[in-house]
Amino acid sequence: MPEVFLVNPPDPRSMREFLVPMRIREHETLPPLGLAYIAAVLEKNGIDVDILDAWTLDLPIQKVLERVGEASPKVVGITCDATRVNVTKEIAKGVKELDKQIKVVIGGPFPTCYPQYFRENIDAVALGEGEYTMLELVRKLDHGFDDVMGISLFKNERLYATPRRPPIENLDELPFPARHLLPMDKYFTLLASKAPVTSMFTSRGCPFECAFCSVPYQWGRRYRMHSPRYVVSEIEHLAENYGIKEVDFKDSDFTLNPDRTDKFCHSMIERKVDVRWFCNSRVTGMTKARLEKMKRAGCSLLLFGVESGDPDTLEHIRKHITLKDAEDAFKNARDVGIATFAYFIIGFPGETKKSIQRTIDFARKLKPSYVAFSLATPYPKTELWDWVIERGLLEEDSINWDTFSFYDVNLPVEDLSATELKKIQTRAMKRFYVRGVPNLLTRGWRRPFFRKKVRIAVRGFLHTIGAGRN
Ligand code: B12
Ligand code: SF4
Repeated sequence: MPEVFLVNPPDPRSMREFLVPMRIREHETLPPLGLAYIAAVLEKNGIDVDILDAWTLDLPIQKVLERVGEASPKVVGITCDATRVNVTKEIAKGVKELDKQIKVVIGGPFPTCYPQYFRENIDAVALGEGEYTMLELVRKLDHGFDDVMGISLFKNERLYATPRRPPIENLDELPFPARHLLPMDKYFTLLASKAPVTSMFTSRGCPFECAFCSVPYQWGRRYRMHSPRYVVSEIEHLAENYGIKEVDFKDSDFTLNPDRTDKFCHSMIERKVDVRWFCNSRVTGMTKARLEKMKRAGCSLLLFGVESGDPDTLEHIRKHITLKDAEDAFKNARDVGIATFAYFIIGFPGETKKSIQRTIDFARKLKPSYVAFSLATPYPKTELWDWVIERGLLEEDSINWDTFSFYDVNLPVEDLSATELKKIQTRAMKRFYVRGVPNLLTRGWRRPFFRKKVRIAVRGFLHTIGAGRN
């Protein structure tokens, strides 16, 4: 019987991707690494723990509760982001109905930024980094945990928070995530060029301040990272134990520290590690020499946050990049043979039809292998959120968090209605999608899960253009 039972909640049924009507997990599902790190630290300290990845296994809430009942743990820990607020609350309620004595602790990006939303059935919200907070909570279970650092809880109807826990200075002290508790054969992403693929998270914190992003609040502004040696050892561990052939680095910016990137690439080449990888990266500093080395070290794809093709918008959202930086990065990556993904966001406050068109034109000019146009979404603890709330553009109490993804219209823009904005997004995506099919096919034909995914995508596409059933 595990003492601690960690849950990655299922996908809210309502949330569907904008381009093809399939749920996110149908084109990408990767390990809940936050829970796996917490489990690893608990195990290292002799605490029995299990993880249920209900998102990947597509389990409904009822099944999750059955599994909690069977496990009969002392603590249930749930991870939560913006779109899974309601599912998290329902699971917490169900757990308390099963047994009031079970403590329910939640954590993750959304509760960290908006703990006041979790008033009932939740004993504590872990703020920010969760490994040591959870460990301390479990150790203090029998004596009361109100003084554990880095938590927030409701007491006598008032929200109360202990001081934030200092960030983990030496990330290498963390054991590898407890992937043995996860369904490792179920993970995939359509962006991988090889299978099996899995994800890693090798740095925390972001020194930037993009107006739409809650990452600096969640992780802090200082960039902390695992050493190149730790990263390469983890990749080798994944290859040996799970036969992993490609790694998706989920860091906000894997290449932010040039010295680490360089040493990591050097080590991958020197140790002849035959595992490919891809990562998020800023467009700045992507010289050909650097990219060539990354390519030799196994880099197959770079995902760049360009955000806008309109210089004024880039300045307003404080992205601190220029269009020239983006053009150079995409050209250099193409020249050395690394595929590219361009992320854009449209519909920021103050944007107009013209500025959005500039973004769409710029996306075309960059000739990326893949592209995504998200809709500006104001997450709590971002400048965008403050802006929107101050102007009364969103009523906090009436937000439908289930649909608070990058694909649902949350904000109107200057000269466009919300519906028009959504139409522009879909049209822009469709054009790229049609153009991108050959790309997807060339990258994907060898992958075992690819045929199944192509079927889903074609069905979805037919539906999108109005030719399908459903
Ligand atoms: C990987 C990722 C995904 C993967 C998820 C894979 C998975 N199983 O985790 C995919 C691609 C599916 C995804 C989808 C989406 N994502 Co996402 N994603 C990320 C990303 C890049 C990394 C997350 C990660 O792996 N972190 C690594 C681990 C170690 O950290 P962690 O999970 O946060 O856990 C730590 C703490 O939060 C805490 N903790 C977490 N859970 C718990 C639970 C307990 C009990 C405790 C004590 C502590 C605790 O302790 C952990 C260890 O320190 C983050 C950005 C980022 N840099 O954080 C965005 C991010 C989390 N995603 C975000 C969003 C908005 C989405 C989408 C809604 C986007 C969309 N398409 O519309 C969807 C939602 C899908 C859904 N859940 O239904 C936002 C969340 C914003 C918010 N404030 O809620 C983020 C922060 C990106 C951003 N810049 O805004 N995402
Ligand atoms: S979008 Fe990227 S660079 Fe900007 S604040 Fe978020 S994590 Fe940092």
